Amino acid sequence: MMRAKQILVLNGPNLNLLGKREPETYGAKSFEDYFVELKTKFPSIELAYFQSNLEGELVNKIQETNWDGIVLNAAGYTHTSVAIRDAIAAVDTPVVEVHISNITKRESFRHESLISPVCIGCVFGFGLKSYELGLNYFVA
Ligand code: CA2
Repeated sequence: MMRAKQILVLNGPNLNLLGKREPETYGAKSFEDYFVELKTKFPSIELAYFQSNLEGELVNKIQETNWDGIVLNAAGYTHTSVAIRDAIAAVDTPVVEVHISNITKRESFRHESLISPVCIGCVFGFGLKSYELGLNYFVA
């Protein structure tokens, strides 16, 4: 029997505040609660979750060689981090970039993503559903 794909959902800085602050922009649900739902929606893949506010910890996770794919919301680092971009470019793991909000409708500094060019694809603007749409790439 084929082993289930191991997919990492990786969240960057401040996403630990989901459900606690700014519900008008990011919704009222915590990511931990949403992750329980995600696991029931994707029974055919093995999902892991990691969140960090630290750039280097995100780089370390991306460098791990055990993942068949990563769904990454790099949050604020999306727009600033050469280190995260370099890490994605350096590994063979396919990375799907996701965002809860539509970054192109927001402040101009959010319009540029340093990581989009090294990701397989990008999904943004669908609230937490962006993660599901991103994960679909790995089950299709
Ligand atoms: O829309 C997204 O998913 C973002 O990646 C969220 C980042 C932002 O810097 C990106 O431009 C777009 C911000 C994450 C902050 O998350 C919070 C959640 C709840 C309360 C406060 C912040």
